[in-house]
Amino acid sequence: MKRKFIIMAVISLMLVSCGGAGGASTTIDVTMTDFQFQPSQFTVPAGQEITFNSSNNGAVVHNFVIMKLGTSAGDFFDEEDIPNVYWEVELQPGGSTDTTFTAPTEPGEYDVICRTEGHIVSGMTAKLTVVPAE
Ligand SMILES: [Cu+2]
Repeated sequence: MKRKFIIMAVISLMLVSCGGAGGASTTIDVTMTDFQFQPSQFTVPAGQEITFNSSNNGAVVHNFVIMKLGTSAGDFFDEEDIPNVYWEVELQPGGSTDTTFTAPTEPGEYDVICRTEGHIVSGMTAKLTVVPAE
């Protein structure tokens, strides 16, 4: 009886660790519209290769731009923000992409924005949370 309990406890611990660090996923699925990212919260494990699947269902060009930790493009993305870009991808209207990138190695909250003019103020922002890899 006691042994059975221990086995169950071990199994549930294994299930918890397989679930990843707080729902972190190595896949990002995002739809871009005029002017939103859906969803707008992503959690990935640090330093891992992330599969990035996205489609642009809007009528204009959109971008998924991850800013470096501790940086923000503010209300408008301009020249001075370019060195602060960690990774980005651009999608034409109706376009889609299936690509990969390496998650930042430093855990934290990263700003995600669309750098097309006027889209940040239109609400095209998201959050990328990087958690320590298991
Ligand atoms: Cu946009």
